[in-house]
Amino acid sequence: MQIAVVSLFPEMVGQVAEFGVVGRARERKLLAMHLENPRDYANDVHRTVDDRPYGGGPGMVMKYEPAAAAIAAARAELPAGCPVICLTPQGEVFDQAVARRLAGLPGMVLLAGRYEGIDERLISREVDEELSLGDFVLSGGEIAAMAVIDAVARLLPGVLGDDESAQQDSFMHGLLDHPHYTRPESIDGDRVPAVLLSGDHARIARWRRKQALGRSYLRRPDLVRKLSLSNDDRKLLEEFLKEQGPV
Ligand code: 9D3
Repeated sequence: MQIAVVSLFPEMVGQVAEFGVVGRARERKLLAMHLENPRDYANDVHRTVDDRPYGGGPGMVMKYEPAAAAIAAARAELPAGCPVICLTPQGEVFDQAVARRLAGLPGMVLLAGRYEGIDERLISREVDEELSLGDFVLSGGEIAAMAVIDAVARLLPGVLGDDESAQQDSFMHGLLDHPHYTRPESIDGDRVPAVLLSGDHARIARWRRKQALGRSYLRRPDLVRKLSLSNDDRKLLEEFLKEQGPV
């Protein structure tokens, strides 16, 4: 997959492809990154990329021409027909289903805004889709673009090993994860649950499922409501809540 990013801080976005899983994907040519800076397409002496909002008000607006030229350069690096996706608080909320859809594309242009906003004509003329990370305020689209790149790169064929891929398939089947433990067995008397030391893999799987159901029910009831729990799951959740006592 080829990802082009249009940003006033391209060095920031480039960092996501320098480390870890995404770094490995790039090294192995499963992912290529292209960075375009609107400032490189600003033709005035000050290389202006922002201006004051028509109608007045605080803050500045990202100008049309330099960003449009940067998008044109970004498109030219990618296969024809790749969408331009703008990271903006006004977008559809990004989730794993969106990540899966994007992972099926040959490429995409990610547009990260700065300032109070982007000239609306850039969005109407050049942008195919708008994505948000959720209801909190970032200083710009770069961190959101990095989150999208990370989530999408993990889904590209061959990026994760077989074990990790299988895990990813089972995870995000709508529940939060169960608790994890590693050595030592005891931290100031705070012991690893005995079942995990039992070697009884069926019991361990049941315990983990119960924990995942219980934690999801308590912390993210919205996730549990979206699922239709099997009778076994309903029983496990009941057990969890009984063992837990009043919350
Ligand atoms: C209400 C006035 N502004 C807040 C001080 C609005 C505003 C403008 C620009 C809020 C954030 C931004 C910059 N944010 C993004 O570019 C962004 C973002 C975000 O802030 N939250 C969640 N997802 C995203 S994706 C891009």
